[in-house]
Amino acid sequence: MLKRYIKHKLAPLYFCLIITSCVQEIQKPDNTDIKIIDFIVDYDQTNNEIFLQVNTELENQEITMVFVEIFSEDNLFDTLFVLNDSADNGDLISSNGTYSGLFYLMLSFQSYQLNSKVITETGVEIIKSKTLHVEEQFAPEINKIIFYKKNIDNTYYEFNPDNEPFLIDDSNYVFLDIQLEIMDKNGLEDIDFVRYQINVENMVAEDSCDYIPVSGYQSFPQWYLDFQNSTDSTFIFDINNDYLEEPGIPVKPISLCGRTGITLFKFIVSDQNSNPVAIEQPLLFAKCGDGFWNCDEDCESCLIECGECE
Ligand SMILES: [Ca+2]
Ligand SMILES: [Ca+2]
Repeated sequence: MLKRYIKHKLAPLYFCLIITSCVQEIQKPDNTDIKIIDFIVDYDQTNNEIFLQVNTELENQEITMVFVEIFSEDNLFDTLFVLNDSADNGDLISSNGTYSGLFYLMLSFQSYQLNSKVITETGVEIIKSKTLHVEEQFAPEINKIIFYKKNIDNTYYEFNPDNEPFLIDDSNYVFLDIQLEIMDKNGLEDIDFVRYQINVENMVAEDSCDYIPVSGYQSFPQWYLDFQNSTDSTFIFDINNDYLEEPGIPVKPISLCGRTGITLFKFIVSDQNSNPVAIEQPLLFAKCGDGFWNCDEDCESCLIECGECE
C-alpha cells in the first residue's frame, strides 16, 4: 500500500529524475559539494521494519529529495522509500542534513541492493549503495560447558562438574578455567556476547574467617567469555579475557580463608536477533579431607585421602 502510494505519488518526479540523472552522468556534478557521508541500513526481521538514514553535509538548502531504492537479487521485488529531515518517522532532528525514515517492510531470505540517492535542486544526483543480506535467524545454543582445574605450574585437568567437585588446595592458589562450546548457524559474527554470573550464597569458610557470602547472582562487566577458536560447527569461548588472564579464576587456598560449598554459575549467550539463552551450572568446591579428592590427577596435594602416590 505504502509502496504503491509512494510510487504513484512520485512516479512523474522519479521519471524526471532518471532522465536528469542520465544527463548528469555526462555532465560532471561540479555545481555542488554535497556528499553522502554515511548511509545506514538497519533491518529488523522480527518486526519487519527497516530504518534508513542518509547523512549529507550540513548545508542542505540545495537538496530537493533523498530516497532509497531497494532491489532484490532475483529482480522480483523493488520498492522506494523517501526519507525526511523534518524530525518525522524515525528522523530525530530536523534540518540537520541527516535524512531518515522507518518503514514497514517484509523481505524474503535473499540479498538486496539498496541505493540511497540525494537529488539537488539543480538535478544533480548523488548515490551511495549498500547490500543487505536477509537470512533465516537461528538462536544460539550452548552445546557444552567445559571446566578445568589449573595449577600455577601450568598443569591442569578437565573435570565434569555434574559428578566431580573443584578441589581447593590447602595452601596454594589454584585456578578455575571454563570454556563454552556455542553453536549459532548464523556464524560467529552474529554472536553478540557470552557472559557469566556467579552466585556464592551457599559458600562457607572456616569460622575464624568471618565470611558472609553475598546473596543472589553477581555480575560484573569484566565477566565475559572471549572467542578462542572454532570447531567444524561450533565456537569455543573462554573466561580468560583482557581482564582475567590465564590460567583462570583464582581460587583461594583454605589457609587464606578459601571457601567450600556449592557455587552457581549462570552462562548467558546473546546473538543479534534472538532473546538471550541462559544455562545454570552448579559447581561444588571441596577441600582435601571432604572425601572427593581426585587422586589420579592430583595425588600429592591430599595425602590423607590419596595415601601413597606413585
Ligand atoms: Ca534530521
Ligand atoms: Ca543467530
